[in-house]
Amino acid sequence: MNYVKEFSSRDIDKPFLFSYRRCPYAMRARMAMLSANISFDAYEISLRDKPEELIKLSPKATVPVLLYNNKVIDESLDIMLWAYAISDESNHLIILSQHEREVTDNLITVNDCEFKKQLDAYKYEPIENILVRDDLFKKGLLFLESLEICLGNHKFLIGNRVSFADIAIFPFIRQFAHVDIDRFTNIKLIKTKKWFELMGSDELFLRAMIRPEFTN
Ligand SMILES: N[C@@H](CCC(=O)N[C@@H](CS)C(=O)NCC(=O)O)C(=O)O
Repeated sequence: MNYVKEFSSRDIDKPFLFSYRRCPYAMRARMAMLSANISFDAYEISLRDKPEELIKLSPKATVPVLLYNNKVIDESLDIMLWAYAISDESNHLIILSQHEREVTDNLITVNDCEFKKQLDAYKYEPIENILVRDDLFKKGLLFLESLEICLGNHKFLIGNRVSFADIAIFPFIRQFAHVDIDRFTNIKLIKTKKWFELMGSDELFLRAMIRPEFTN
């Protein structure tokens, strides 16, 4: 992954990603592309001043957006699927059994629909509304409880290696944790906390979080 300063300075032979470092959707796309060993250029957008090229390619103007060979993919999960489809090295999806695939799909659906809403509500609730925040935290915890069950006796959500589900979900759990890291540290979900630490210290995540040398 190489950050470029301008859209025009990208290498047109390489996949190009409009990204935003702290966006969990963009994080999952970068992690998938890195774990699939895809060499790509990335451009850090400003959400407040989106580049015209992004809006032209994808009028809904969310990140991440991938551009490659005149093809535009503007949904993070589709970018992940694309990355694993062209990679021989990290076919995380292909190694899943039917059951594992169902578990993966179900977790991601709950994450992207219900949990994301709860996360935003919790994140944006003013800090002085202690009781409301407590309640929103507890609602979000329900999803983490389902992760705890899923982790069972393995290190990652689906078995003992990082898979599609871990990459798709971890960035959102990270955001949830960082709203109030002390509160998160005190939860009783031991396996989920261990998984959180493993994912957060994994080289894949650290590489995906490298800062662009310049900001826009
Ligand atoms: N469903 C999209 C959601 C992407 C998304 O909502 N990204 C946020 C940033 S985290 C965004 O670009 N929001 C547009 C804005 O804030 O103007 C995906 O999975 O790629």
